[in-house]
Amino acid sequence: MANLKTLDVFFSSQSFHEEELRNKVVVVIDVLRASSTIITALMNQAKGIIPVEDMGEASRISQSVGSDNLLLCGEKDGIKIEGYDLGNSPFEYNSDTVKNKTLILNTTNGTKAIKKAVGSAELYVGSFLNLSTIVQTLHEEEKDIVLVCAGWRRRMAIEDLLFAGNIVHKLGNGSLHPEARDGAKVAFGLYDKFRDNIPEVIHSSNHAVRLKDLTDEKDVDYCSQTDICDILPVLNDGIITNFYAKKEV
Ligand code: 3SL
Repeated sequence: MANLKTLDVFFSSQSFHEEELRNKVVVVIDVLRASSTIITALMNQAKGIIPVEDMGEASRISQSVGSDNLLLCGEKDGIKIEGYDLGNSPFEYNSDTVKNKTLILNTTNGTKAIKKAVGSAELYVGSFLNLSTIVQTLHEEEKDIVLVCAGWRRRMAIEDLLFAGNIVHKLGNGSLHPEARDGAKVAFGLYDKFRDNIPEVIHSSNHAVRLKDLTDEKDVDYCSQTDICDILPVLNDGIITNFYAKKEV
């Protein structure tokens, strides 16, 4: 059983105040698709990802950094923003495109949730793609842990809560951890109900149905995979990098 102090799950990025994350270890979750895209970009050796709140912040940073190795990325309501280099499909973040590049990422819910959590003690980004790496990292923590689901426009998104529940389940070795708070209990119960059908639940989620009108199903198929990599995205000084990336000497 993990050594954590308390374990909670927040259902959307509007469901908490920044102060509630102080000194806590946070995992931001946006299974469809921002977390999965961030993990994929790092898997394909992007140098780092700068999450931003909106288009204004994205253009301010791109002007001040002004480098050839910078890509402007993101979506609004699922659609690539006009003038940006990339949208938010993980398939756009292949190594030919992102290797050694710094990405500015602006998404409807995911990057806003990350920005809201910057005051936490540690901030990781998780999705089913890196489940075991996240669980292993949290197992070592002795602080309060909060799993922040990005959700969709103030609402809960079932795919995010299901992933949070999967983490809660693993941190308690299959039982509810004694320090689980109400949000963690709800996420645990959801995961327990659907654990044999994760891809089906994700495919029938409101967000997946919305995405199917905008893209084909391959993004949802991709984001429904479990443990395809051991990337640990961590935010430091406003930039997300892979904790396990080999340091250049
Ligand atoms: O809201 C977000 O951050 C996105 O991941 C949404 S979408 O999957 O690109 O529609």
